[in-house]
Formats: sequence, C-alpha cells, structure tokens
Amino acid sequence: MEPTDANYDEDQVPAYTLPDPLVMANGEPIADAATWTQKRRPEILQLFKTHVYGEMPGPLADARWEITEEGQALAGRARRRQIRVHFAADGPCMDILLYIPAGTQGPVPTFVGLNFFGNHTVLRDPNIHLNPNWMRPERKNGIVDNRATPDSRGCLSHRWPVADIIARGYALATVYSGDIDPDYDDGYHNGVHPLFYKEGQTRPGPDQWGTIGAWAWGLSRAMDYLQSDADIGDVAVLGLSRLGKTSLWAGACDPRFALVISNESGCGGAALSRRRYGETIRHINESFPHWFCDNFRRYNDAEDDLPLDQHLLLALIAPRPLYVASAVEDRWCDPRGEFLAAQAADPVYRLLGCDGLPADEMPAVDQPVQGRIGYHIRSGGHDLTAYDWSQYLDFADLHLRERPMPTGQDFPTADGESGLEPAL
Ligand code: GTR
Repeated sequence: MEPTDANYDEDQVPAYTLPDPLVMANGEPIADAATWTQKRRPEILQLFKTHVYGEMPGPLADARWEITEEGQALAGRARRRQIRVHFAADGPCMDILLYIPAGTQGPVPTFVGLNFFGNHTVLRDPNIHLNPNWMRPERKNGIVDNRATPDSRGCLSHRWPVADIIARGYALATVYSGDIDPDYDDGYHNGVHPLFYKEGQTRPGPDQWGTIGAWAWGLSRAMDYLQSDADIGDVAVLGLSRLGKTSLWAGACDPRFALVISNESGCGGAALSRRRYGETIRHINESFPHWFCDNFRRYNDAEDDLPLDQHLLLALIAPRPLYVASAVEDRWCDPRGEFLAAQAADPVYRLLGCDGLPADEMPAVDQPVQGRIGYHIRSGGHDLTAYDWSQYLDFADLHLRERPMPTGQDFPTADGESGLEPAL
C-alpha cells in the first residue's frame, strides 16, 4: 500500500526553512500576544483555508437534533445517549453516541472523536444503532459490500476504552465520519457538501472544503449539540490518522474545543511537509484526492512553495492544551516530523504566556512529556491504543480538571477488559 518511493532515510531529508510563526507574511515581527491574536493567527488560519483544507461554512439555520435512545451501560457505571443531528431539513444526518459516567451531577469533561466504521464498532453494546451508511470495505471488521454487518459490533473497541474513560470521570462522544462525508472520491456529490451548493454548482471551489474540512465541520456540529447538553463540560477533540488531521483542523477552526489531540495524524496533520519523510503531499493527494482542497495539489513535489507548514496548524491551537502522539513503527506518519512540528509551535505558546513543549530533544520511546503541549512516541505501530488513551487522560486531568471529580460514586479501576462488556 505504501509506495516504493517513500523516503525513510533521515540523511535524505532535504534542508528546509520553516515559516516563522512569529513573523507576518510581510516580514513584520510579532512581539506580543495581542498582535498574534489579532493579526498573525488570522493570517495563518486563512493560509490553511486557502491552500490546504479549504474554506468551510457555518451551521445551517434549519439544523436540529433529537435524542433517539437513552439507557444504562457498562453494568450501570455509565449512561448512554444517542442523538441524531439533522444538518438541514433534508439530506444527510449524523448520529452521536455519548457515554456519561453514572452518578455525575453537572458537567463532566468530555472527549469527542470521529470513528472509521460506525458508532457500533466502539463498544460491544447491542443498544448502539448499527450504522446503515456506506463504509470502506474491510471484511475483517465485518464490513460486507460496503455496509456494516452485526459482526462489526465492537470490532474497534480496543481503540475506545470506554470503561477506562468513564472510570476516570470523563464522558465520551463519537460519530461515524462517513455520516458526514463518505470516505471516497465521488466529486463531492454525497455527504454534506451539496447542502451548500449554489444554484448550478456541482463541486466546491479550489479553495473550498474537501472531506477533511467536512469532517471537521461535522465535529463542530457535534459541538453545537454538546454545548446544549447539561451533562457535558469542557470538550477535548481527538482522532487517529486521517481523523487526527481532522481533529487538528477542527481544533484550529473552532475555539470551543478546549483541548486538541493528534494521534498519529502524519502528512497533512501534525507532520512537517517540508521533510518529505514517509508520506508526501503528492502521495496523499494522489491516494486521497478528496481529502484536501484542490489548491493543495499545487504543492505536490513543491513543499517549499507552501506559505506555511504543519507547525503553524499546531500553533493555531495555542494557548489551548495540545497533545501530539506518534508511534515508533509508524514511519509513514513521520514521528520525528510530528515532534519537530510540536517543537516549532512552542514559541507561540510561550508568547501567549504558558509553557509549551517541555523537551529540547525528541523523547525516548514510551517516555511522554507533558506541558501545555504534550508529546509521546510509543512502541508499536499505527493505531489508537490503551497506552495512548492513558496519556490523554493524564493530560486532560492536568488541564481540564479544575472541575471537581464526580461525586456519589466509587469508580472502578481500569481492568484491561474495558470496552468489551455487554451493557445492562
Ligand atoms: C493512510 C494515509 C495516511 C493516514 C492513514 C489513516 O493510508 O496515507 O495519511 O491518513 O491512511 O487514516 O489510517
């Protein structure tokens, strides 16, 4: 699957110069927080819209949601809520699956993330609606003829340790990415893009949103709902890989996300494009022509022409807590490029008066560092694992825990079997 021309040799990484986050495109230096917020940050956000992810619209006026199901889960330790969000009077809708620790009163900090194969894959809970929409074929995950079968229930529960998350006093919300826009190149006929076409329009313009933009927009629509739910407090957004690119873009565009996590987001996510290590802009645009805006193709084999690099995407999260995670065998995502991007975003955090990334060198494998920016490179390959979650929960404790832990309930400790228990 990975092309034979990918570079995995550090010596072949070309010399490059990163655009300075604290210098305007016209050369003017940024010396204080107010000028960053009023001038440089909007400039960088606009560069990403124009050249990488495309402009995205706001919510539609006729959007609405309904609670479709509620019940107890995890042997009474959680409450489950399923919400259908209608983006418009007609057209596609998305289902949010929400688990909230039982016995909590008032808002609890919450993780939200998109999933790859339907909400029913995150936990073997028979009450979760089986997703009826198109999915990428993956027989091992019980997807047959591009549709989920009951065999796919819980198939990705190792990525979503719901019991551990609940036990730590956090809620979890997830949405199937394909509810928002199916992950294939169809010229943007399905998914949410057509909801915004003007009379006669058949495709977004070259600087308008692709599928990653649509997914990020969907996360903001989930946020619209979450803000209305009295059980939900601060919201951290996370995602793996293409959905990690998405969590970063959602966090950059929507300041309501209080904490942002990139789990092995790689090219077009946290990794520096100019390094051309592992996946490159040309590779990604050729394999996934629908992910980015059409303008991004100008930078195939021309990374140095970009007026930005991915460290500036990370800088757009500042001063909110940001976690970047890599895996040592996941060379395609360029772990070092992800670390260097986090390090290059650090000066913006410092300018805004908080600590940034407390690491001068790339940390050793399985040795996380956590400041206002967190980073780890863990053992193993491309995935979202219990180890990753354990760091994110610690990081969230560090930054979102001004709120008291839920009362009236003794939370069980993590038991390693999490996510696999049938619901009551
Ligand atoms: C790969 C793609 C990566 C990453 C990954 C994933 O095929 O090249 O950029 O997004 O898919 O999403 O798992």
